[in-house]
Amino acid sequence: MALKEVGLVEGVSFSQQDALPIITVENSFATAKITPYGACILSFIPKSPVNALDLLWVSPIAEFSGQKPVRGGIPICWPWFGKHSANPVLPAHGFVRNLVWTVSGVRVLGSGATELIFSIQSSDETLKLWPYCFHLTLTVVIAETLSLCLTTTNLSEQEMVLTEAFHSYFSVSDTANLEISGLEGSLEIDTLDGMSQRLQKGRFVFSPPIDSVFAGHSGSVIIEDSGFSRRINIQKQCSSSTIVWNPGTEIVKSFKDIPDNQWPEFLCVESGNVFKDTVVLMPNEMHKLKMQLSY
Ligand code: TA6
Repeated sequence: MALKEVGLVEGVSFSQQDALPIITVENSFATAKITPYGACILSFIPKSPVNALDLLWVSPIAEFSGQKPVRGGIPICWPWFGKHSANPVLPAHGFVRNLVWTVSGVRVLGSGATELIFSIQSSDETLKLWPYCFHLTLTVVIAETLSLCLTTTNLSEQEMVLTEAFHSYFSVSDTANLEISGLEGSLEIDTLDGMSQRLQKGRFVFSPPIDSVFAGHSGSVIIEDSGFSRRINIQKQCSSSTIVWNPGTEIVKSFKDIPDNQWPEFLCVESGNVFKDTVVLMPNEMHKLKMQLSY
C-alpha cells in the first residue's frame, strides 16, 4: 500500500519528520503516531481521561535520519535481543528496527478502532545477517488500548530459533515515583551485576541504573506512577520474559540520543522472549507475540 493511499483512510494522515515518514491516526479513542521505519510506534495518547498524557516516551534529541532506530517509542527487537550471541559486529537487537517495513493494510474496524498492518520479509540483505527465510507482520490496533501483535512465520526449510521483544519506552513523571507490580514469582537476572539471579517477591521498587531480565514471566505488569497519578497496564501473550531498563545517571552519558538529565523521564518495560526463553519454529510454523497497553 503506497503511503499516499494510507492518507485516504478516515482519521489517518501521513507526514514526514526529517528522513522518516510518519503515519498519524486519530479516532474517537486515541491519537497515535507510527513510522514504517522499524514499524516503530512513536506515540499513543488516549482520549480518555481528558488531557491524558502520552504513554510513550521519545527522546527530545532522537534522530529521525533513517540511519539508526528512533530512540524511544516501541522499537521491535527481532530476531535476536541484545547483542548477537555469536557475532557482536551484527546490529544489537536484530535488524528489523533498522529497516523500512511495508504498510500492508490500514482500515477502520466496526468498533471505530483503526487497524494497521506492517510487514517485512527476508531478502538478500537480511539473509546476509540471518540465514533464514521469514515473513513478519506487526498488527497495530489503535482503540482505547494500544494492541500489538508480531507474527513470525518460518519460511525456511530448517528449524528457526529466535529471541524478540517490544522494547517499549514509557513516559513517567520520575523513575523515583514508580512502583512496579506483577513481576512477583519471576527470576530476575541482573545484567549489571554479573547476571546474578534472585527470585522476585512482592512489589518491585528500584533505583536506576537497572537492566534486568525477568525470566519465566508471562503475566501482566503495572507501572504505578504517583507523580502522573496513573497506572500503565501492560498485558501480554506468548511472552515469557519481561525486561526492565533505565540507564541512570552514569550509563546515560554513553547514549548520544538521550539528554544526560532526562533519564528519570522514561522507563523501558519490555515484553518478549529472550535469553533462554527462545522461540523455536519448525518450517511453516507461526508464532504471535502480543502486547496490549492501557491505563
Ligand atoms: O533492553 C535493555 C537494553 O538491551 C540495554 O542493555 C540497553 O543498552 C538498551 O536496551 C538500549 O539498547 P540500544 O541498542 O537501543 O541502544
